[in-house]
Amino acid sequence: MCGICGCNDQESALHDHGKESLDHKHSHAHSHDSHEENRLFLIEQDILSKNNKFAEDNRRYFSGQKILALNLLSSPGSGKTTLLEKTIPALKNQFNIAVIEGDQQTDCDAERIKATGVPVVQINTGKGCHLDAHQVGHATQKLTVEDKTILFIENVGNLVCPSLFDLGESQKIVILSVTEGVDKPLKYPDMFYVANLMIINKIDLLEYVDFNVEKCIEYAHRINPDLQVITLSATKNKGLENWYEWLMNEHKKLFSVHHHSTAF
Ligand SMILES: Nc1nc2c(ncn2[C@@H]2O[C@H](COP(=O)(O)OP(=O)(O)OP(=O)(O)O)[C@@H](O)[C@H]2O)c(=O)[nH]1
Ligand SMILES: [Zn+2]
Ligand SMILES: [Zn+2]
Repeated sequence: MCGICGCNDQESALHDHGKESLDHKHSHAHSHDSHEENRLFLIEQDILSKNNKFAEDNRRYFSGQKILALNLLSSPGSGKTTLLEKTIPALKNQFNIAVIEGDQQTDCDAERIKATGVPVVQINTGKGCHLDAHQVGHATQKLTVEDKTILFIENVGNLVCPSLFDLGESQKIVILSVTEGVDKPLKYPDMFYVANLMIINKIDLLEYVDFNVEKCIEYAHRINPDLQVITLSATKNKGLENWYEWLMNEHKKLFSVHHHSTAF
C-alpha cells in the first residue's frame, strides 16, 4: 500500500477527521495538521525513494538482458488484457514474450494470458492499488525471462498511484477507452505526463458514445506534448498493425542503443 493516495489504512487514519473532514479545507488553524502532513510527506518520500532504488536495479537487469519492459497503465476495464490476448499470438513467433500480471485479488487475467502460451507471473497486490519496483523485481526472477524478450507488465487498473511508481520499465503506455470520456488526460494529468504512448482503445464504439478523438488527443498533448498516440479496437482488430509496428520499432531501438553503447 502506497500511503500516497490514502489507500494505506494506517496512514489515511492520520487524516480521518470524521464528519468534519467533509468540508475540511485546511485553511483554518489546526494545531496538529502541519505536523501530520509533514509526517505523511516524509513517509511518501521514503516509500518513493526506496522504490526508485529497486527500479534502478530492474532497469539495469532489463538493459543487460535486452528486455523491452512495457508498463501498461489504465483505469479498470480499458482493455489491457484483451490487447495482450491479441498481441501475443500475433507476435510470439517473432519475439520472446513474457507477462507480469498485477491484480488486487484474482488471477483471472493471468489465466487468460497463460492460455496464450507465454510465461506469466501473477502479483496480487491485495489492498494495494499499484505495482511497485520491488514486486516486479521478484516476479522477474520467477519468470527466468530469456534475452531479447518483450516483457509486458499489466499494472493494477488505476489512473492515479501507478503513475508515481517507476518499475524500471523502458516505456509507460497509458490505455484509455472511448467509453471513459475525453477529459481523462486533464483529470489525471500525472498519468498522461509520465506516459510515452497513449492508446485510445474501443474505437469500434465511437458511433455509440460521445467521444471526440481529436479533442482527447489535444487534451493529452496539453499535458505532454511528446506523447505518442495510437487509436485501435482490440476486439474488432482495428489499428492493431500500428501498435505492432510501434512494438517492433521499440524493440529495434533497444538493440541499436545497446549496439552503440558496447561499441566503445
Ligand atoms: N467494444 C470493445 N470492447 C472491448 C475492447 N477491448 C476490450 N473490450 C472489453 O472491455 C472489457 C474489459 O476488458 P479487459 O481486457 O478485461 O480490461 P482490463 O484493462 O484488462 O481490465 P482490468 O484488468 O480489470 O483493469 C471486456 O469486456 C472486453 O471484451 C474493444 O476494443 N472494443
Ligand atoms: Zn495508492
Ligand atoms: Zn486486465
